[in-house]
Amino acid sequence: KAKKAEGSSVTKARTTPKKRATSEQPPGRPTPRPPAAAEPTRPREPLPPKPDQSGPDTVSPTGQPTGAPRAAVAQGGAYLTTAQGTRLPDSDHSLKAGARGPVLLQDHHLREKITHFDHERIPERVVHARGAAAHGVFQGYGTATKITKAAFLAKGVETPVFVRFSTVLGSRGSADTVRDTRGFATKFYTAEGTFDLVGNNIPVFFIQDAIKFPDIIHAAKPHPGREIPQAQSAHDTFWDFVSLHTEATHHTLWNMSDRALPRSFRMMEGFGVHTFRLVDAKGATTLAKFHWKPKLGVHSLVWEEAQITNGMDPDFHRRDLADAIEAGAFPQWELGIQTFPDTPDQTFEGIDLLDPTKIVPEELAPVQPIGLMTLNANPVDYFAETEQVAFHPGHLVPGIDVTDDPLLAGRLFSYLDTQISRLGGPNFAQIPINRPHAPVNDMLRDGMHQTAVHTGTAPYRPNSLDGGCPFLAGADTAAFIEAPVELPVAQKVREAPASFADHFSQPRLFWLSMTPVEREHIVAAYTFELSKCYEQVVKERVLTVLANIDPQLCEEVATGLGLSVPAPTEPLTRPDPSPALSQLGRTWPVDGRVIGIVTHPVADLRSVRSVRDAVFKAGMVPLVIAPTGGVLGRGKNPVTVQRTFAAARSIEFDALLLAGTPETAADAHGARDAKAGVAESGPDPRILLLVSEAYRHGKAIGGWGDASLTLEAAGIGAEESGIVLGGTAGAVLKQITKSLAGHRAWDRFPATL
Ligand code: HDE
Repeated sequence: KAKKAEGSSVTKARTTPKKRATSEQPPGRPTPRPPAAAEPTRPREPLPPKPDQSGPDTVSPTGQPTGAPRAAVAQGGAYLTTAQGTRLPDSDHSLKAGARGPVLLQDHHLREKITHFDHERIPERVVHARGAAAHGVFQGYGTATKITKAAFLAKGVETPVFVRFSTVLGSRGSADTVRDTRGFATKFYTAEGTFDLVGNNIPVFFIQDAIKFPDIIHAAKPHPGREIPQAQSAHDTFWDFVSLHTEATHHTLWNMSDRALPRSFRMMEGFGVHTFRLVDAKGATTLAKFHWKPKLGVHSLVWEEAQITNGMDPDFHRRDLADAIEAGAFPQWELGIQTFPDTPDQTFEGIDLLDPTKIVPEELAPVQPIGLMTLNANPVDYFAETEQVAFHPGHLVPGIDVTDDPLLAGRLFSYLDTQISRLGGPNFAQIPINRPHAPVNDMLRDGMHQTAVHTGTAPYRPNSLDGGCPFLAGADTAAFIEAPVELPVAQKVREAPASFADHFSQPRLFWLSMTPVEREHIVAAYTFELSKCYEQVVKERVLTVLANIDPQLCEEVATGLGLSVPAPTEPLTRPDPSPALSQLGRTWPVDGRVIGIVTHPVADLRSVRSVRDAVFKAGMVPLVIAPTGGVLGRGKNPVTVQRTFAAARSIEFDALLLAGTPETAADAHGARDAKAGVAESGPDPRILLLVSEAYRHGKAIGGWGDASLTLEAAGIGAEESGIVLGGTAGAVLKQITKSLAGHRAWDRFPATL
């Protein structure tokens, strides 16, 4: 048997390294037999693809090349077969007793096909059901190795990753651009085992204790009777809960800010939220908070834009991510950490690091970059990958450990439990997307959907039948080594520490750190949401909460609701603002931004062509908009139309360019009526709508030649910020690009049109 095992390539590849075997042998134990012969069970390996069914296995669970060709078609073989591989002669007709007779139950193919279809859906995630994902790679900078032994953070180490972005409240088919927190969950397939960083785009959470999670989610989800509203917080039960449970104030304020309306998943920050404990090679510990910083900056939609998008393109974020990756515009984030000494009280500058409703301002603890993530491949099978991926904050590697944040503790229980019900049993780690890239020898056996064929007789420890194998790792390579943290000797209590009672100082810090336009958006968001509530008492209670954040915020929302302004019930604190919390005031790369170029058959097509090329060259995406589809112009360089007037809506474009008409062309066509863009009867109403929405949403608008007539008709002044008229198309684009680097023409808010 031993001889056979030695010859097997699987066993060879998995042979336990010599060093490990000797260094980790517990003292006093007999020397084990050589590992090659002693391996009790074959470590889990992916099963070979089924013949003629080269599905996910050919593309690798993590998008890495497996050597097998990427499947271009759904079919894995020439012949249609049953699930048992039997070739089929007909898949279009049920077996019947005569052409007009009854269908026969003996039709195995019918029953197999329909039964499989009946079970195609699995339970959607109870939260974060709506998501989109991508494969990528993470490269460590080596800057964290002083404080953590996590091998994937060492300089230059490349680790495959899979990232799933999500909304929280909506069901699987809900729209992308709702006002909500976004999930930002990353699976690092490290050589030391899988590490999941299961974070959000908001650095704090609604609750401080996991036991409140069902309460906040029941309050935020649709009302149980009619199951409405879908994917919204604008309803009584949500505001009822968050106004009573004031530890939710900070997260709720972030939700009412522009952060809850990302322009793109590619333009969102990510936060690990909890404080983690990093452990170095010598066992020394440091507390840390994880941050993802997007290379493209942090940008948001405006509320009206988000609402229109929900109807026009409910897949807006999903499409944006997939298109960018397909086009080679790979989104990137730097992973960073804020670090804090691991002191017994686990506070930093008076901030309780175990309280997930608190941030540590970046001005007090700068975010230090430790690696770069690049998303470079789209999933090929949404269900197999994005739907079946299973994250868990307890998936940790050596060098990264959890703290006693009570919210995190509950999560450590919840995620494993939910995967069992969602993925149908305890073997979900065998699903391709969830398979670790490190060798697995877990001695777990059986269970629903067991796909491994284990060998050996001793999947237990201690054993003598398998020579005492498998071995246990020493402190140098093992995870789950508890740092020797002193625990207070205490009675069992159901209570929170006194520091958790501060619910308003940090919301106030956030409010004071916002620019005027960001505050304006927050006021509008609260006013909108509370206007959707029916219960007067709920609105009034929310106003009392707002009074404890800031009098201006409270007053403006109260005015909008037509209610009186309550007095604060808590003293107002005076925190120093944290400029890092604001999304404004900096400039960012414009890569991947979408520029709509509005044109018409008699426009100056030469300038359209050249500006389109220039947009491309600048790394942005030009989309030509014309009255009808097809190709404009003749000759060497025709212009292909990507959007018709009927289908173009402002939400798709970060900026607009309006092509002018050369005088000669206008003359040649007799009159301005010939131009579909601007006729004597006025501009096409669809273009007028496009332009005025773009204006209201603070987007840059440029034009040359007689394009000014369209702006004039829309009531937009040429002198306004972000409006660029005249000159050549190239010069206009230059100015527009500059404006786009700041994301929007912020001083156009509040929009008057
Ligand atoms: Fe989650 N959360 N959560 N959560 N969460 C889930 O796990 C839960 C919390 C987060 O793309 C569920 O597989 C509890 C904080 C993300 O697949 C579930 C508590 C943060 C995702 C669950 C929290 C998150 C989830 C649902 C309070 C940010 C989507 C399906 C104690 C740090 C991951 C699933 C994906 C998903 C439970 C709080 C982030 C039910 C009990 C705080 C990004 O297990």
